This record gives sequence, structure tokens and C-alpha cells, in this order.
Amino acid sequence: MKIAIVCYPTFGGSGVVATELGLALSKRGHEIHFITYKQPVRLDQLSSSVHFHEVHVPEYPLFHYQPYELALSSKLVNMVKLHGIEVLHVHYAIPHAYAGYMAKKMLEEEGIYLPMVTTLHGTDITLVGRHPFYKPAVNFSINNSDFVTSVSKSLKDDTLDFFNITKEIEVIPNFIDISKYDRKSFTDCQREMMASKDEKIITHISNFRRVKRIDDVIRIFFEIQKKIKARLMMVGEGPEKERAEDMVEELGIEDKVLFLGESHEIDKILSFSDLFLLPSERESFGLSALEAMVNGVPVISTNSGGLPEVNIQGVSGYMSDVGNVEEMAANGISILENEATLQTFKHNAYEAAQRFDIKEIVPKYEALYEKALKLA
Ligand code: GMT
Repeated sequence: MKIAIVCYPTFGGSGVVATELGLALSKRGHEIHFITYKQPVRLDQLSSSVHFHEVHVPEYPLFHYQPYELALSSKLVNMVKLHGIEVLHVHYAIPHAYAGYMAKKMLEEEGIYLPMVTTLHGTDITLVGRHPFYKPAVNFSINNSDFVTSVSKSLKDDTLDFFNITKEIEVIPNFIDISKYDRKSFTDCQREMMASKDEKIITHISNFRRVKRIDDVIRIFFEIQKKIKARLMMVGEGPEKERAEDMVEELGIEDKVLFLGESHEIDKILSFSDLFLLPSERESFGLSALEAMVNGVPVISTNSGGLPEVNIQGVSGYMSDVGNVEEMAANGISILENEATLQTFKHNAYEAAQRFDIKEIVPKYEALYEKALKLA
């Protein structure tokens, strides 16, 4: 099949899922066209079956806001006609499903039916999308997609609660390519760059937005390091980073916390980690938790949103109510203080990640595309 994928090209989870999906589909013989404003960060190889088309929005002084949706929908129309694209898959409803719908309508005028699959990822529903400024457009674009998927059952329920949805929503969870993970491939000297041998490595990865409760990450670590010799790796960039740096200084733990910025070496960092912290206010799935688990890292998270569909209580880690820093710290200590317990949790985390193997999930999308093709 010839499939166009529209996504955010950044480090965020939706872009990562879209990119990994496209690459996996190309390995299964499909022709993939990524259409977005920058080459997606995880898209390192282009080939005869993986293409990238840049959406360029020319600056014009009259525009106070540059019209990205307009440029995207025009680009979609042009690329569909040029490459004979058969299916459009948009990731993150805003504004992708809206632009996709416009492209569909323009193509219909020319006698081309372009089926559109929309995948809901999280904040497009739970945070941004339900804002009155966007809600009617998001509601409309979901109902006018040919197929709609959500990355967890929790996100499906939220979508049905927050919007007036007339379309069936299929849950297709996020996934991970298990075959890529060989936990022995990094050397000990690389670990020494992060911590000394007797220190445990605790990691948090996110876009440092408020929803991630970065303060809680620091406070959980602060409690843990009183009992366990440890270092905290803070990976990512975002609006709460400066505040986190201030907190670390106020608590006097600067020598124990490393801010690593956005990283292309997530798997290396995780392969040396002993614990992953994700105390989010809300998380539709928690792809970073799954990435930690497949690297054998137990997860201390909240029980919000789709996290209970990923983290298994008392097995791959622990979950607590949002804001219960004391309990999350105590649970972290209980895993780290005993080497045998830690090894059991590490093993369990890796095993629990197997449920989301790409091999099981990608065929679900393919089946959807097959159904979509029948509409054309
Ligand atoms: O906030 C983020 O983590 C980024 C955001 C995105 O769309 O890139 O992540 C959302 O989609 C991910 C992939 O499906 C999910 O794993 C995250 O849980 C979800 N984030 C939230 O719901 C806050």
C-alpha cells in the first residue's frame, strides 16, 4: 500500500510512534510518505520505500499566524496526486485531522477518494483538544475521519466523555520493537559517565511540561537519595526545566542530578538505569515508561490515564495517586534497597513490555488500512 503519515516530527511520543510505525510498515513492503514540517527525529533512514515531504509555510507579512493547516492540506493534495497515495494516517488530531479532512474534500472534487485514519494520542484530547477554542474543530475532524484509533482504552473513554463522538474508536496500543533491544550492547565505561559503580541510576524522560509534574520527579528523587546512593538523569527539554534546575539547587542536590537535554541516546541511558519516574498528572499511555520497561527498568508512576494499561502494579513497578510523592519514593526505595528485588523487578519490567511487541500491533494498523482501501 502507499500510505501517507502526518505527525509532529519532534521528540514527543506521538511523533515517535508514527515514525516507528512508518518504518515497520516499509519493512513489510509498503511505500511510506512522511508529510510534516521537518524530518522526524527518529527517521534516520530514507529509502526507496520511505520518503519525507517537507511542508513549507512561506512567511508573509500580512499573516500574524502562519497558516500551517492550509500548507499541510495543499501538500497532501499534491503528494497524493504525485505519488498515488492510497491511505492517509494522521497522528495527533490537532491540526492534522482537520488538515487531512480538507485534503480529502479537495481530492474528492477531482474524483479521488482518500481514506483517512486518525490516531488520537493524548493531549490532543485530554488537554488541548477539549479547550473551547479547539473543541468543535476536533470533534468535527474525529467524526469525519474514516477510522479512528486511540492508543489506550483510557484515552478512548476520555474521548467519548469529552466529545460528541459518532465514530467507532478502535484501541490500538502503542508498541515497541522488542528485537532492537539487546541490553548487553553498552559498555560499563559508558555507565561511569553517568554515575559511579555504587550509585543507582534513576531516570525521567519527558517534554518537561506541567502535566509531567516535574516538581514531583525532583521530590521523589530527593527522598530516595536520603536512603539510597543514587543519581537522577533528567532527559528532555521544556517549559518546566528551569524550575526543576532551581529546585535541585534549592535542595542542594546539584551534584546528584544531571540535566541531559533532548537525547538521541535514550536506549543507552535507559539500559544503565535502575528506576524510571513518571509521576504525570495525566498520561494517555506513557510510551517513555514502555521504553524504560523494554530496557529492563522498573517504573514508578501515577495511576492516571492509560498508565495502568502499561505498568503492572507490584510487578513491573508501582503506581500511586497523583501527587503522592511519599508513597512513590517509598516504593522506589523498596525496589532499590535489595539487589535481588531490583533484579526481579527489572526482569518483570522487560517481560511486561513484551505485550506491546511491534509484531503484534502493526498488523492491526494494516488491517485497518485494508478496510480503508475498500472505501476508495
Ligand atoms: O506529552 C507527551 O508526552 C507528548 C505527547 C505526544 O503526543 O507526543 O504524548 C502523548 O502521546 C504519547 C504517544 O501515544 C503517549 O505515550 C503519551 O502518554 C501522551 N501524553 C499524554 O497523554 C500527556
